[in-house]
Amino acid sequence: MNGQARPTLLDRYGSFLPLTGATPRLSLGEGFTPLVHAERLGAAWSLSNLWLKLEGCNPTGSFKDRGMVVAVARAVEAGARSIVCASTGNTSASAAAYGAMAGLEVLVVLPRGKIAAGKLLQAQAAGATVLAVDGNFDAALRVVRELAAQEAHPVTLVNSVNPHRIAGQTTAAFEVCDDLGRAPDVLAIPVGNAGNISAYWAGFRAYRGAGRIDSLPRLWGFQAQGAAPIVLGHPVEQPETVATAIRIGNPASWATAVAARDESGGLIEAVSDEQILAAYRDAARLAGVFCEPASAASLAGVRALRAAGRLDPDALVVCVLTGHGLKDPDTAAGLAAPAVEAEATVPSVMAALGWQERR
Ligand code: AN7
Repeated sequence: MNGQARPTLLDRYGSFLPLTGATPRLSLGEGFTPLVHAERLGAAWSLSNLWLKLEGCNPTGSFKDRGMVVAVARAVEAGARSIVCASTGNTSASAAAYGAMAGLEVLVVLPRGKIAAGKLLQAQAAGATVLAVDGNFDAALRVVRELAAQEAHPVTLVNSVNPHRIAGQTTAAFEVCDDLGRAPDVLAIPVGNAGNISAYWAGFRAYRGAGRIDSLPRLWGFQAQGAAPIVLGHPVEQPETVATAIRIGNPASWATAVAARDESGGLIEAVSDEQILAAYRDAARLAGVFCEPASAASLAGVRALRAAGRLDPDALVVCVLTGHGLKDPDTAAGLAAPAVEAEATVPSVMAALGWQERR
């Protein structure tokens, strides 16, 4: 099993995690992700203290690895041979990788045709069995819950309804506080199945309980307008959004997300696909950060609330960018300027650029 020369996430935050002496200390190098001050992006949006938590820097390119390492370690400890999840893509990529490391059978149930290309390839490359179903994430989650409850073929469910997933994801809140030396004023985050917002809130509360921080942030969650059940107050039968990661109509962690919102004095609001794609572009072009569309929901929401005068320009704001832009090359291609064609000569390149030769 993999260990690492440097301290791992489980080493660093083990005292806050549900580990026993018998839990294997797995690692693919998850966590320890950058928190960067986005000065140009912040200036463009009139925010002086805008920070980005780059969760795309995790080993499989999303925040899911923080929870998956704990869930898989505990599954191995319990003697599991097989794990299963439903996914909009990132959970399956992470389960496939950690399952491969641990030598487990990995089954992933995915909504057919609605998974970003890179995520599907990650699961396939790691040797997971991919089941594509005609139905959305919510239907797939119903299937895997029942699959994990049957007894003919024992299989451990590693969706975020597995509490070890949420426990592992609390470590991102710890890192934010450790890097800033305090809690932020606002923590903005995309909301899909609503596990991550629940995990951050649990993490901030645990850290304050341990005396590591004095204050708690307001949690601002953002759903895509076509997949905004928490904002609407009822499930959405046919969720639709360009941000396929959060194309979820009936979030499993609905109640804990609402509690996080209310206890923190925060909010959960919707952003349109247009707002998401504009923020996605701005993050790449003004901050140098290529995130996936769902991740940009946090940025889009902060931008909209700042523009509406609902956010102080000097507030310490952390936007969680949950996944890497390379996972979804098709969305990126749709916004890309075409390459400029030229011969492999300096005059040709200069002509293609419209540069004049100096006489
Ligand atoms: C990039 O992979 O639900 O609110 O099955 O991939 O904790 O669900 C992914 C969710 C945000 C939403 N950003 O987090 C899955 C899955 C990205 C994501 C979310 C997801 P939750």
